Amino acid sequence: MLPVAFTIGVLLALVGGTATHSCVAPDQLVSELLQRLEDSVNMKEPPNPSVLLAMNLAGATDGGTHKWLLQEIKEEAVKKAHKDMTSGQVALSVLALLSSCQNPQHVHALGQTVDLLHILEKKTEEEMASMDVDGVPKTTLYSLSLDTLGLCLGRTGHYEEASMALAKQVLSPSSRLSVDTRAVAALAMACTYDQTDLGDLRDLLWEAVSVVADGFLDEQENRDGMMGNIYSMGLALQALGSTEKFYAPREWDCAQAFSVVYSHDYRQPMAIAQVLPALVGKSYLEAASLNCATSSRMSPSQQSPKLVPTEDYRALIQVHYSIINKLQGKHFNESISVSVPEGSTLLKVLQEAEKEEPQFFRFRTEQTSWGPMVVSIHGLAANPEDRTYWQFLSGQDALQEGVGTYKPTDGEHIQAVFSTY
Ligand code: B12
Ligand SMILES: *[C@@H]1O[C@H](CO)[C@@H](O)[C@H](O)[C@H]1NC(C)=O
Repeated sequence: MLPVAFTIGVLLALVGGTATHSCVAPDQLVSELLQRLEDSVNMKEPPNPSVLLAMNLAGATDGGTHKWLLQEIKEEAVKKAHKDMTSGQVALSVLALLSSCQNPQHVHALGQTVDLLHILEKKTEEEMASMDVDGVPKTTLYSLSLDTLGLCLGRTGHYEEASMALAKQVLSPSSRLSVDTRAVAALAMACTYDQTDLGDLRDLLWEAVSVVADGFLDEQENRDGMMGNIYSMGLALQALGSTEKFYAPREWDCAQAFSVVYSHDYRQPMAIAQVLPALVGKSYLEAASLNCATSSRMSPSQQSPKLVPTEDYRALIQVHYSIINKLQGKHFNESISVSVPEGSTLLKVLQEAEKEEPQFFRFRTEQTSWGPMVVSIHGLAANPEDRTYWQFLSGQDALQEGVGTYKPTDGEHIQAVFSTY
């Protein structure tokens, strides 16, 4: 084992500079991504616990941004955790606090104290109750996976039951879970596997985690390193990097998977926050076992040159845009063609359509951790209670990005279809 690792390390050092381990990204890339994360932290938007979690896992705990973000997350928890956060949002806050060596049972800010783990227990019970009655959680299996991981790392609540439910979902042939969801479920189940004394549960979890990991390895082999899409890779890498024992003696060609990630220029803070832990050889599983006394990495300095966008002439492109509802209430199918400058985001197309024909193309967005999400078009609103949403397609293919980042090309046909998940 050792000689092999040594050889790869030497090889990498020769070609790639500072990397000493085959599954750790070059320092320069890590610093760049950390810098982007820091730059994303601002006072206008709600604090993002995934960003703090990623900074902590990458060992970048010095500096004002980190301190400020931690304080904001505590304040947000005190103000909103009870009523205005979903279970998954509470879970991410728990992970962020644990990774900052803060006790989530005593979150103190603004003169108040809340027990965030207790709130997470309650919200997870609601998710599980809905699982029992409807067969689906109140929100999503992705969130229930985060909840389970948060409870397991916090060593409280019914994470064993929740893990059992996740395992059954993973093993059920009829449930087609996304790579993203399976990855977080695997992290949660691996945590419970190491915590529980229940022999039968351990067997079940062993099988479920192995199935997820083997499935990822197969997919990577068949798709030249890709698992899910480029934005699933961070979580998939985290899962594979922390579940070796579940797929041994099979080995993971991490270099192949990492090279897929290297070929993409991640810009969105959420995308970076999910991929960065994997790039430094860590996963969310390690959120509660960090040594907060030492910062292993210098916080990036604020000196990267800011690109000033030049307002030069840009050619206009034409984009066809349709909104379709065949699901609920009065059905509709309306189309329009709009002209926008080349390089515009899809959001610009929607705004142009709204400007030209507001009676049809009126829409609303909500700010989320991934950017603006379209929550209503033509007066028809997405509703988590009936699991409806506005899905975006280019031709027949679902978009892999939202309206805030996706840039349509000339002549492209974008459809917004009212759908269920
Ligand atoms: C569950 C989920 C959904 C659910 C959310 C339903 C719900 N009530 O929970 C539904 C099915 C609605 C959904 C829709 C879409 N999603 Co989605 N979704 C996820 C998933 C698996 C988990 C998100 C989550 O629950 N996080 C945990 C909670 C606690 O955090 P949160 O911040 O509160 O989560 C909210 C946001 O994530 C938001 N959201 C979910 N997806 C998206 C996508 C975009 C672009 C935006 C702005 C917001 C957003 O909904 C969540 C619940 O309110 C992630 C996977 C991932 N790797 O993160 C993909 C993910 C975020 N989604 C993605 C995409 C592409 C979409 C769609 C654009 C797909 C499409 N072609 O239409 C649409 C959004 C279109 C629109 N209307 O603007 C991508 C985003 C990639 C990117 N670079 O932007 C991801 C990363 C999946 C992937 N690997 O491709 N999604
Ligand atoms: C919407 O209408 C157009 C014609 O205006 C048609 O070509 C298309 O198939 C319709 N789409 C759906 C989903 O009904």
